[in-house]
Amino acid sequence: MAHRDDRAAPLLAPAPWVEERGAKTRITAVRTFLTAPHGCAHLVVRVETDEPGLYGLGCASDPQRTLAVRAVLDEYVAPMLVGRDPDDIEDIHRLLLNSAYWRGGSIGGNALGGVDVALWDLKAKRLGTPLHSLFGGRVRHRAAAYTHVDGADPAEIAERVLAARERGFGHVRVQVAVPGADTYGTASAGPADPAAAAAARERRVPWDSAAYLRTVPRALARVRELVGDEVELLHDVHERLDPRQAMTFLNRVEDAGLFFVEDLLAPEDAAHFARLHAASPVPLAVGELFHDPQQFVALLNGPDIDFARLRIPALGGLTPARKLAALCELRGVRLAPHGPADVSPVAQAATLALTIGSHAFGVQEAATFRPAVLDVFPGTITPDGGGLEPSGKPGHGVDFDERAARRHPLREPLEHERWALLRGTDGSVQRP
Ligand code: GCO
Ligand code: MG
Repeated sequence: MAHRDDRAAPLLAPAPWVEERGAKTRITAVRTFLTAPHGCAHLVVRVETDEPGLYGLGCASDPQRTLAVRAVLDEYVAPMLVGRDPDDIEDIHRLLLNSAYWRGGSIGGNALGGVDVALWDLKAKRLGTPLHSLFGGRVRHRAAAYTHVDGADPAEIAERVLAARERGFGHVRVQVAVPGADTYGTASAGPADPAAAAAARERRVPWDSAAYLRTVPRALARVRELVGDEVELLHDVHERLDPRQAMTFLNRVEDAGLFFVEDLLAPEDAAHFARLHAASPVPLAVGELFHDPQQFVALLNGPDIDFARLRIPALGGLTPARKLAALCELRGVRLAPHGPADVSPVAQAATLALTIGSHAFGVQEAATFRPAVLDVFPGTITPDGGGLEPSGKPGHGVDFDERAARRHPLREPLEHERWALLRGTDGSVQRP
């Protein structure tokens, strides 16, 4: 959807130096496109310029508030950017952040992130260079990627881990279904696929932390016995334990030799990471829910975590992400960027432009998208042999086919509801 052209001329003048010296290139439009070739909302931002054929693409995908993010972009951000020099990424980032005054939150963060990635893509395309080259080039052949498996029975899970290993993955996230309890990332939690999830909308299965603590550490240890030490295992607690339960979980899961435990606590309990991190050798990963870079800074000072799970669109884009990557390197924390299928291939490639060239790298979450996604996003990078490799094309290398996108309209813009369905055994609403 184009931004509204019926507005008065923006109050905000272009930057002073552009007023004085002019600009080689000007932004002529910022357009948003909502599409769902994978079933979940992908919100694409295209920043267009007065140079024929020169545009940048970003990703502002926020499955739970996608229509709000689109409104921020169309109503507030787009009119402010028309006429600006797309080269001034830092200036634009700061003025957009300040124009919201109350800072961004996840909605503002995703809107800002969509524009920011598009501007970096545009800059690199204009220079005819891959985005990672702009950031200092590569430091590794490929970025190790992890894939997801889940199941109820350790033997069944182990089989799936070994199958992922066969496909070349050295890192596999393992989620364990707990009979009678809703556990994130497993069939009992309502399938990840939004269409199937809609059918599971009335899921009545409660979250049961006691059952989770009894079952999951033991199952993870058994999976480790069955698969051996040649493959890294990860697990996502998905913010469902309180600090006391988290300590119990870490004690019980120590023998599974996990690469990391993700979202052991909710962001609201982040103050407890210091104590838990000091008390246990189990590596901790957190951050997909952080939309303010300062939330990471607080944990990097200790450091109280081992891996930073940056979700680049929500954080406000590559501009803040690059600063955090540098801080992670200086603080001995490694990047493990977030990237399931509900971030688009544009965001996955933009994230890779950062991880392929950062010495502070651990592993990148990678989606294997449905074939329809590859039609909508030509240049989509698919994990190969357990890793991601940049295409070498100018920019982040992923394009966007508007016509193909229209064939996959978003059927369920209100996907957020299922994230509010989870209740505990006492009936209280639980973190999803
Ligand atoms: C992960 C995440 C996701 C989130 C999803 C929310 O580690 O991949 O936890 O699965 O639940 O991105 O929309
Ligand atoms: Mg997660």
